Amino acid sequence: MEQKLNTLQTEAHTQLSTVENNAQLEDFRIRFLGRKGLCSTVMKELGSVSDKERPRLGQMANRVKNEIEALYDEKRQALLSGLNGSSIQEDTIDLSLPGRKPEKGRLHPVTQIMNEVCSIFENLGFAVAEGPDVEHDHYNFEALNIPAHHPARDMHDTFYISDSILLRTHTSPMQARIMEARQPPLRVIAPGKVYRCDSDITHTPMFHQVEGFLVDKNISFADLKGVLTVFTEKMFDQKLELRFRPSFFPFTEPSAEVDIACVICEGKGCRVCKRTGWLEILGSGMIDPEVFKKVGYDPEIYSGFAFGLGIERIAMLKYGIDDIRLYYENDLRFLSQF
Ligand code: 2NM
Repeated sequence: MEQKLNTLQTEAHTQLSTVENNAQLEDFRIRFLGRKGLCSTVMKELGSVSDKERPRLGQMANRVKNEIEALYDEKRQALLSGLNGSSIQEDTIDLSLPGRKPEKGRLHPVTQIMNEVCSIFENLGFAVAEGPDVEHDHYNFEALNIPAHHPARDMHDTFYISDSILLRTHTSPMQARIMEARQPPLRVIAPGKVYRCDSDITHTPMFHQVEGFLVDKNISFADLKGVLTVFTEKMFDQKLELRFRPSFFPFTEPSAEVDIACVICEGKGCRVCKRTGWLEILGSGMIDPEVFKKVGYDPEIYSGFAFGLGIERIAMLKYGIDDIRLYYENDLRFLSQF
C-alpha cells in the first residue's frame, strides 16, 4: 500500500510535467482525481488494510491526494495566466478581445484628383457630361475642325478600331455632341479616359482628361482667364501666378497653353520645372468659329472658351512625382501614400 501511494505520487508528478494545454490537463484530472480515478481507487483499498495500519496509511493517502490536487490547481492557474508557453490561448476564445479591423481601402490618387477637378468646376456652375470611349472619327476629329490629312491628326497617335471608329484621343468629342444637341448658354465639362499610342515616363496609352467649355453671348478671353485662375488657386490651395503662352489647337483661336509658377520651388527653378520656374498645366483658347459653324451656332452671335487638362499630369505636379507609370503599377506602397 505504501509502495502504491509512492508510485502514485511520482506518476502524478511525471504526467503533470508533460501537460501543455487544457485538454491534457483534463485527462490528468480524470485519471488521477476523477470519481473512478487512481486516488479514488487507492482510497477504496484502505477499507481492506488492517485496523492497526489504517490510521497511518489513511493519513498518508490523504496527504498524497491533497498534494496531487494542489499540483493540479497550480498547473491550472499557470495555464490560465499563459505562463506556460503554448497553453490555453490555443483552445479558448477570449471574447473580450477587440476584433481585428479590416484594412481601410482608399480612392486611387487619379480618382481623387479627378473628383477634385470636377467638383471645382461644378462649383463654378459647370455641368458634367460623360460620353463613349469608343468614338466616331467625326466627333473626335471632323467636328472639332481636324479634317482628314490635317497634320494635327499625327499629334494624337490614334488607336483605330476601323476606318471611321477609334478610341477617343481627347474628351472634346463630348463637347461637339453637346453643342450639336443643345443651344447656348452652355457650361459643361467632360471628364474621362482617353487613349493615345504613346508610352514613356510622362505618357501612358490610357490617361484621364477633363475638357470644359463655356458658350454664351459676349464671352471673352478675360472670362477664360478668370475661370482658370479660380481653378488653379482652388486646385493648388494657394494664389498662383499664371502665364498664358501662345499656342495652336485646331479647335480654338487664339489658343494658349497655361503655366503656373512651379509649386515645388515657387518659381526659383528645380528638377520638376526643369529649372524654368514654370509648370504647364493645361491648354485652352477661344472656340474657333469653324467649330461653331459645324454644330450650327452663329459665330456672329455666340462666342466661348474651352480648355483641356490631363489628370495624371496635375497629380504628378501636385505630388512632385516624375514617373507617370507609378500610377498604374498597382504597388500599394506607392498608392497608399495618397
Ligand atoms: C484643349 C485645349 C483647347 C477644347 C475645345 C473644345 C471644344 F469642343 F469646345 F471645341 N473642347 N476642348 C480644348 C481647347 C481642349 O486641350 C488641351
